Amino acid sequence: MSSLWCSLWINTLCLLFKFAVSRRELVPTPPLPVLPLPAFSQLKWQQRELIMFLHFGVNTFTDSEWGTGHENPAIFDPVGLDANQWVSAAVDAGISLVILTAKHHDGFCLWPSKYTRHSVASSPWKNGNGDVVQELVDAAKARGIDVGLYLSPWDRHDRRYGRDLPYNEYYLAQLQELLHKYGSVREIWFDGAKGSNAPNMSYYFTDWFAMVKELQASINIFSDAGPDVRWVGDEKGSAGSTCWSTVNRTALSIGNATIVDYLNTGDPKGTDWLPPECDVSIRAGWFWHKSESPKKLSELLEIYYNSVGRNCLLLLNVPPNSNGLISESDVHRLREFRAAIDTIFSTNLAENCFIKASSQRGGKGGGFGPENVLDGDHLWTYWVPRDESEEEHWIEIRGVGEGLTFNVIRIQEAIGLGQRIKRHEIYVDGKCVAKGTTVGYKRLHRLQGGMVEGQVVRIRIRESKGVPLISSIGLHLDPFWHPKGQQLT
Ligand code: FUL
Repeated sequence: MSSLWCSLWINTLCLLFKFAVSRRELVPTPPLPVLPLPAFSQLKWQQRELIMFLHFGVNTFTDSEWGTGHENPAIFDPVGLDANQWVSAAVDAGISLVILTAKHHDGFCLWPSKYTRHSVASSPWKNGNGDVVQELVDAAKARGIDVGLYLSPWDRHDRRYGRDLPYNEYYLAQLQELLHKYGSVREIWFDGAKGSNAPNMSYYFTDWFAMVKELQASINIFSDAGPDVRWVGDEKGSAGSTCWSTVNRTALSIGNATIVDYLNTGDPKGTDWLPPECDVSIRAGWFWHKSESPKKLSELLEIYYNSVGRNCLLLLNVPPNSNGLISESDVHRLREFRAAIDTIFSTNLAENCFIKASSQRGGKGGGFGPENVLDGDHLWTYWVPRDESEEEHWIEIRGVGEGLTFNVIRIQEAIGLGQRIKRHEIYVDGKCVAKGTTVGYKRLHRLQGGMVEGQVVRIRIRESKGVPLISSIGLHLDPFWHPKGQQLT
């Protein structure tokens, strides 16, 4: 009898379970992507936002920017070198990747390369037993951040330079050394710069890039033409106010000064995902010079808005000095910079507001509602309007109670499904306060008119490739921004 009851119970439970499963709500699917799309390593790269360049080498000791190649290794003696101090400065500034000039144009190698004597091995530093690359790698590992390397193609020291085959073999051999010996390298920088009277030389980029990818699966290759990250076209840390992550790679070549505008803005019709990196120095020069001091905080913030705020990564150079340390003034400015970014962006005034949109895919509860732009996920949850809608797409934030006072608007697209927005406008209580073209991973509008106050902020997407997908919106207060002498009360 009891076993009969038991099996009856089991059957009933099974039926109830099947019923529950069959009734489980299915959610609408995400829309199709708009190609091209970023690769996984490019997405990871983009989320870093701020990374650090370390220009260090013989120039640090000769007060120059481009070494001649004839420097005596005896001048390289950074007695106080402490890569942990470099990495601490980076970590304190919220930086997760540091890129070192393993070899600059002067050809002097910061690691003991087997293929040249022109390296730390011939210097008095640590009696020729030092290895700056290794010290940086160890310090970065200890603090859990990543390393990238710069290996200058233009080499003013090596006699092979100017002879295609031997020099390309030399360069490839050094790439293999660097990418074999030092663990994971996340970015490699191929600089297109070359003096006007340097010998003619063809670089075997195809071989170099293939070798890099073979040795390091998750690396991003930077150059004027990618293949993973492109130069932004200037060294001021400023992207175009229109900035597409897409370009046609066939239109690009390395070391070609005529394509800088194209690099700066990208191409809405581009078939390759090749986002730009903005390289700029915290000081006037790339290398440390006693006479120089770091840029003002306001200049760094301007650079931040023009790079990170325009869909780019900011590669900020902070050069170690001849003692082998990042100067205290630079460390201090970096800290101020990070503190300012946190002050501005850690509070989002849009949180706790009402949020409404022109339409939403799959209707309410479909998973694509406008509330997704406030959930803290900047990639994979997003607002999707209905795509059959003929109407213009907009999303609106309504302040509760006292209204909203802010001077920065942040918009982010769900770039995992492609960069889409071509033109957008922002209205506060019906008045246009900002207009722009592209958005991409992150677009920051620091309001030229200064602080605005209002109840309703509406972002209108005027033009896009397919439906716009917005992953995050922020309304922020930047206390450092005083356009036309405006003061915060
Ligand atoms: C340029 C080089 O010539 C500079 O010295 C510096 O390394 C900068 C990042 O790239 O092309």
